[in-house]
Amino acid sequence: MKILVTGGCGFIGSNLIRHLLASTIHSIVNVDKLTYAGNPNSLAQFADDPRYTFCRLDIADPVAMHDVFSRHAPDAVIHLAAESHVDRSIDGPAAFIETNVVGTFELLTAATDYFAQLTGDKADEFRLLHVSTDEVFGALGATGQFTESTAYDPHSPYSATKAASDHLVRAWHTTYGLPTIVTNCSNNYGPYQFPEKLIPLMVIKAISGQPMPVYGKGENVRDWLYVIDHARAINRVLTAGVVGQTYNIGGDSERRNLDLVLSVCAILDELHPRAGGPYSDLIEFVADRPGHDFRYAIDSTKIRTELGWEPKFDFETSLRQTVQWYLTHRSWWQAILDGNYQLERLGNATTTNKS
Ligand code: NAD
Ligand code: TDX
Repeated sequence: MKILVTGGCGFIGSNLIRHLLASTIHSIVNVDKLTYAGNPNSLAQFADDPRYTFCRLDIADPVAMHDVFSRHAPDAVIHLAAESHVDRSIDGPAAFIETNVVGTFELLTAATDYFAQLTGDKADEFRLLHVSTDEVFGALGATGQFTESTAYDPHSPYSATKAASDHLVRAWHTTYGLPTIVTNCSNNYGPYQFPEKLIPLMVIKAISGQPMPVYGKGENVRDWLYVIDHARAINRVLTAGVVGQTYNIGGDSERRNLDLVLSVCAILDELHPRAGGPYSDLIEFVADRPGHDFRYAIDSTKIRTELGWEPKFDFETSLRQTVQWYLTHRSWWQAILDGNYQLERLGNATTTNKS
């Protein structure tokens, strides 16, 4: 099966491609613009693999997208390319509109034109799987979970653009008959995550002896999903999911941010002891994120009962392995920090930079 993956040089995309290529039935065409978050080093092991093709392009470029479909004739598309960081969407939403909304529109247009000329099994089996987020559902209070029928209520520029893209994908199914499926998942963690995100940021800040910035009081709750469990779920939905449907994917591992950061500190105390006291001494409470969603939690009953998927990675073990990965892959993240980003606070803006 030849799969066109968009955003394959990002965190989830690179882990997904590694997961898919571990099964010999797949070949991958990876379409990625290589924004600040795209990192070919994450897939260096496949540079000479005949099953892997990399195309550096922007999904918002209609000519390039039509060309990639006609040249590679994929059996399926998994769409991950996006601007993905909530804090950056507060500082500069324009790129989120351009990629998440316009880019998804151009991808859908190219995919629909391509699909229209498919026949037989190739047409029957074609799928476009759109990878989205639980943030489209807004924020929960202390109780409850998001289901597939929870009303959309996005709060950040990021989640608003992801919500728009979900609606476009569903509209292209009902209006043009494109065989699409949408997944909405919770916070992923694991290796190869850009260090602006909570877990790698905390590990790197800690071992660099810098303050570890917890927003507000650290009481916000996220539902953590190991990235390989997410890759397994995507593969399952692609092969067994019902066209036109949505599937929620969650890790059943809710943690308050402060408790998660304390767990990271405890793991580091053991694996990489700090002279001068425990890592938790570095925790600093900082100004909250504007519009900070209080709690996310996913009800994944549908994918469990209908498709037989469930998370298989235990949170405590996988968090420990993830911390260990960042300790042993310093050159991977150091190369990022040698560029334009040095772990600075993002998303604290009171005004919007439109560019
Ligand atoms: P990421 O920021 O690590 O990677 C995004 C990738 O998309 C990068 O390789 C980047 O170069 C590429 N890209 C960006 N704009 C592009 C464009 N215009 N054309 C082509 N490529 C472009 O993101 P991630 O964390 O791997 O997330 C992947 C997808 O999963 C996103 O759609 C995101 O909304 C969704 N998601 C992520 C999480 C999470 O916890 N990370 C949770 C739920 C959903
Ligand atoms: O320095 C920090 N301190 C802090 O307290 C950072 C970067 C974050 N936080 C808090 C904010 C959130 O409550 O930690 C939590 C997680 O923050 P992020 O890693 O920025 O993730 P989040 O905003 O929850 O969004 C992530 O999960 C859903 C991904 O970035 C999205 O792409 C995905 O859709």
